[in-house]
Amino acid sequence: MLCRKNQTTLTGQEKSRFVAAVLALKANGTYDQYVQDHMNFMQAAHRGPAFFPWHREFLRRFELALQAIDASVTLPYWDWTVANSPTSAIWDPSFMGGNGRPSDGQVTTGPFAFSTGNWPLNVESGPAFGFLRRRFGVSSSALPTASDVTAALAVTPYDVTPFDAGFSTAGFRNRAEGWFSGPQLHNLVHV
Ligand SMILES: [Cu+2]
Repeated sequence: MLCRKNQTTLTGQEKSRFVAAVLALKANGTYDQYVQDHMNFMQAAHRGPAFFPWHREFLRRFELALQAIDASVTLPYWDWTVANSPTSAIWDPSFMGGNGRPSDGQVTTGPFAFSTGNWPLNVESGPAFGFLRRRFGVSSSALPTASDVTAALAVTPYDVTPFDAGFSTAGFRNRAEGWFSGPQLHNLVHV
């Protein structure tokens, strides 16, 4: 049975097959369509109750697209409470590549580096840079912790009125999405 694995448990071959499938979707335009879809639904899919179910369906569709390229591939997951350092293996050149360069944040190592020619950014929500950027530890000094996760998981109910980012202060969804005293959790991982 295919199951989703913690990225730390992937073999070298599993990592390279995952990367190859992602690059194949990028090359045939499918990946950019997912980026466009995510941008088109930015309002409805975030800052409200649909946040988790929308992304669960989105990721499943993306996983099925990967599997149409390579049936052995599943979406790995990143436990950022553990693999939380700039030197964690997830950033190796054989997998995600490393931090961006200081001048402009351009990722220059790994399969998604602009210099490979395989990862031009064709769909961007802000100013168009054209290349993947990362700036570890600049907008925030650390990733969320395991106790942040445990505390969020203890929150009930799922969401509370008015079901938004700014005023829903007591529900699980807004706590986990990270607007509550933010950026926290999901939002903090983004920055
Ligand atoms: Cu999203």
